[in-house]
Amino acid sequence: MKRSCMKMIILCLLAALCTCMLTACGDQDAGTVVPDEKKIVVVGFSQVGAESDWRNANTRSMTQALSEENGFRLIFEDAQNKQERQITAIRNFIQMNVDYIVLAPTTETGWETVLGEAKAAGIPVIIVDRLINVSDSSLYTCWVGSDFWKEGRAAVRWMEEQFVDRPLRIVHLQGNLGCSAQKGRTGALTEAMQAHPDWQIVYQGPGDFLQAKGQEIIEDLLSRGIEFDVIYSENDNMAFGAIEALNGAGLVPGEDVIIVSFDGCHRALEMVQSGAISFVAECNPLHGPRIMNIINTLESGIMPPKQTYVDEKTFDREHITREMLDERDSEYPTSSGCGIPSASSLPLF
Ligand code: GYE
Repeated sequence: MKRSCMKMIILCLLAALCTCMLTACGDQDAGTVVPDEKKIVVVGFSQVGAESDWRNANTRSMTQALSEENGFRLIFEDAQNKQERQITAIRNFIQMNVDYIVLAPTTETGWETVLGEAKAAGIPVIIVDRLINVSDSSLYTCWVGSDFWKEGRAAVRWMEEQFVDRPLRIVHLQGNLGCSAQKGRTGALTEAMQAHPDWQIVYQGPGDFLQAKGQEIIEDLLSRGIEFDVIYSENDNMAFGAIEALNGAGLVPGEDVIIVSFDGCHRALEMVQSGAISFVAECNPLHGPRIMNIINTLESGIMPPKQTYVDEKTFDREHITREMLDERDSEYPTSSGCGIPSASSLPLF
């Protein structure tokens, strides 16, 4: 055989080998790139706002759980504490024909019309955190959140135990009026006032769950010479504001004035340990995985329970330990403040 002929045969063989290898590779690639048949679930989430550490932890929990990796596409709308904005957001979600609507309601009432529209469009609505008050419960699929009355009653019980037969002058910082978190926590205190004629509310008013408003109210009371023994603050952030105001006036929180709070974000629990806050009723914000499970359950054709209350603890100066804080840090993988974990800090709520 001529040399040139040999060369030709070798070249042909090599070409054939390459084609084979490429085809094999192609098949292998085709095997791995075949798109997952699993459907992406589109969720529209209307969030209250960003008023507190609790809220930011809740937003983070939701966005982490309803992620692309977990099979979701989340459309997030911040209502800046306005119900009208939530109504508009829900109408937009209906227009987009999302698979599910999740609503963290700003307030209890006024949902019939827009939820009727979602129902007519066949889109299930899941309520998270606060409750809604609707005459027709078929307007939403299910709800998951906290028992705010129970939290309030736990706080009141602690006050009863601490101040046995002692007259109390109470400042009551309320959340946004009309939401179930405010109504439950306020309701429990109102109930206790009837049982304790020696307790007196020297001030009651909404601080809208905001640190700045908590501070403003306490500064104003102090400047008017109003005296009080206890601040019943319906969330941690208003308690932080109150502490600023007390410190500013040379008073010692935990000694001159006792502070009772709700939520139990990390900063508040540190303050329980240091003594500035005396009692906290926990409110758990980590609803993301719960909502993910609810949606997955519905996707598999099973109806989840209509209402699910989450378990919550209480913390006070006498019983809190470093271990409790550390254990909670690992249970609550959220950050304080803005909801974005800083590189140096442990992940905290
Ligand atoms: O206690 C407060 C937040 O609805 C439980 O809203 C929630 C409350 C929480 O802004 O910090």
